Amino acid sequence: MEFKTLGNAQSIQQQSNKLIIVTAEAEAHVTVYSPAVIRINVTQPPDNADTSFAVIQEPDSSPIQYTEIDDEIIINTAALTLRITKTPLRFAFYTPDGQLLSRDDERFGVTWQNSKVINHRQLQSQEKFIGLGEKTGNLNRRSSSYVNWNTDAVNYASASDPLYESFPFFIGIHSGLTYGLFLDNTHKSYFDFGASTDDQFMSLGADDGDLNYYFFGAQTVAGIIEDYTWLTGRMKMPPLWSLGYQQCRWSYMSAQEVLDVASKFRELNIPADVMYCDIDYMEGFKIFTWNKETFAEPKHFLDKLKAMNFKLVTIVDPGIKVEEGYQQYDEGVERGYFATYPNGENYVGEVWPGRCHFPDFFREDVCEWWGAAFTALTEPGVEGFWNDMNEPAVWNQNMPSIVKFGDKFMPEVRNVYGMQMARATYEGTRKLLGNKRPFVLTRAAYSGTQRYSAVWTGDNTATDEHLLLGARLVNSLGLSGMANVGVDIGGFSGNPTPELMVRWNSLGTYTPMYRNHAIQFSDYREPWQYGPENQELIKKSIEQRYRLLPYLYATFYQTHQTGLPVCRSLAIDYTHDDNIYLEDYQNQFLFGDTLLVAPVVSKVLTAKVYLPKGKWYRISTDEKFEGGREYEVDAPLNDLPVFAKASGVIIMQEVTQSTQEAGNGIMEIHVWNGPESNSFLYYEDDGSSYDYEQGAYHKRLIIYDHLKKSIILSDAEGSYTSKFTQVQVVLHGFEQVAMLEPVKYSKDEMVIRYR
Ligand code: MIG
Repeated sequence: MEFKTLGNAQSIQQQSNKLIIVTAEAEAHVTVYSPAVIRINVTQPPDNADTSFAVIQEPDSSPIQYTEIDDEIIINTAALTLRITKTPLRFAFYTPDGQLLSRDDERFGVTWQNSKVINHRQLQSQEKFIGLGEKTGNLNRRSSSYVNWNTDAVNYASASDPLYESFPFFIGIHSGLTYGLFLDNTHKSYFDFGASTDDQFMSLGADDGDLNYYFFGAQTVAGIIEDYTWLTGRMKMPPLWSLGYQQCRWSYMSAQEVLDVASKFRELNIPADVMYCDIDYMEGFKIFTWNKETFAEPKHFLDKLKAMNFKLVTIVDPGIKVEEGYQQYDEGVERGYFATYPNGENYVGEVWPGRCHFPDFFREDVCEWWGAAFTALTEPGVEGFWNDMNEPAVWNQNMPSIVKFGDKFMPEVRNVYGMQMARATYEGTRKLLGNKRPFVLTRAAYSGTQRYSAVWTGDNTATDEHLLLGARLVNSLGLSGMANVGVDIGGFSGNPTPELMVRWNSLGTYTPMYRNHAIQFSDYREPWQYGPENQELIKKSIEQRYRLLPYLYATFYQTHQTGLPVCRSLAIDYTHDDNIYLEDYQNQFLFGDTLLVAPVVSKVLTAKVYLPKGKWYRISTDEKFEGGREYEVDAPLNDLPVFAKASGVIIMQEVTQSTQEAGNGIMEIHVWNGPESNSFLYYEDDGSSYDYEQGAYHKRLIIYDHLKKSIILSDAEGSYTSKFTQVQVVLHGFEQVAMLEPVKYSKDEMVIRYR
């Protein structure tokens, strides 16, 4: 095995906004993207193409400023100091006032073993690591190691790695400081947070390609996420209907069965917005077809769903069945749209349809062709598109490494295949749906996928352990720029006990995407399958979700604007509080600005929770708690421990059966008594079009002013008229009044006083 080290800086050249440092083995290119974002690309041989699937920003174009003193090159920005040592070439990042954030290990720095490149970095005392997207294990990833290699992780366990998605981005925390690091390399990549190194160093790298990373220097976790999502993009506003309750199953076997389930929701007054068709709606699993017997009249079927205020999401897999006469096969073969072997033959792998070819989503013409084929689904009225098996998965899970996508071999692009399928799906269906927002859901992803799609955490299992793991996965994805996440509520594999189903639904209320899904041949999972009492409890959870939708939608707007996720690991707001990383508390999170959720397993009826500094109220009872300590609280199946922050403001509404119903027009502003003023950014739009990009929204601050004893609604901005006609303030934890009389809702400033 050939071993190389980076060696000494031999020459330094400035090329406009880039500093190029040449060693005997490689070149290091340094560029500044913003004061808090510096890129270092160690490349060997120099890669001039410099393309990225993830990054959507360009570096600052002004000439890079640096000073050379003896053996050092120093780059100062308003937010970071980069000190580069020339012999040997090493990089060290500091705050502007000289506190060390992160640096190369002085001995090993960057090394190569054949094509594999690894960066060894000094571990700091008590350093913690969070993020890395869809990874099992603890919130604090210290002493663990991970591989990024998108995998169909059938039946994954609570320590399995890798899973379906790759987000090679983490945040380091030590000495009251924070930094972030994004390794933008799509090859199989490796992160070792001091797992087996006697605490000497941590490392990151990849099988091949450049040691190409972006360093983030913001001094809050929220600031780092904001910068990372500035660099890699943020989500658009999701269609409002996708935030309602979603009912899925592998599979509802006929249009009639889907309609029956949908009407049962309406009959029982259990709110729901979305039904799914898993793979059995197709003719022989051929993508873009409908089964001629069981889904004989798609338009008719969709019209009936529509009349019940339901939307439909249909699954699509990448594998195109090898079968002459099947349109996608014929066109794809004729035009050379599929992945090939090096001799030009189309690669064949087996999945659901049998022998399949795989579209080359790295080509624009292929993406356009793929996108246009969705007319088979959009014409009858489908608006949601579920991308599965795009790791890409083939039976027996070993696509040969000689498979080529254009001029690239599989190992180089595997981790971005799913992302490109999701992009093609999003862009294609967006064109077909006119001004309507498509909903795209993908299983495989890479950094930046948040621009196109939501994700779910694949094939989890109906166990308590997976309920807790799911909470950590959602939160870790949120730390990594992917905020729109769901887990299969109830657990995909196996059958949940009624208690687990009830408990998991109560958590589903507080996840970005709330979808009930189950494996083939498992027990039916709809809310009415567990007896009348449990049905009532599950219904309560779903109703709570619909009550919270105005708050949730405005929280999604925050994500759209800043990248801050919907479900927020406590590491975002309470970064330097060691307690939140403890095993007992690491699953807790904030849902939006105000609500703290403590996931609880189904087998216990009391729970240990940790409330960070400040004051908190249990939302079900308004009982007050002093933060900064742990509590043992009641956690019966009908009352998941959820706490509101003192001074917190959330917006609720009456329960409707679907997001498409108008509701009673009353905006409820809930406020929990607290010692300081606070505000919430309320946001509303039509929930379905892109008109908000042209100003068709309704946005205002809702301020709790404890000195003036007032709730103030600032002047509303935007041209959209709110659906609310009245506003009612609901006070929690105040001595005097609980619920004020509703008053007329106005877009001009409103001041509502309480005693
Ligand atoms: O080989 O479409 O993760 O949600 O129900 C299994 C059938 C394929 C895997 C997905 C799951 C879906 C299932 N799919």
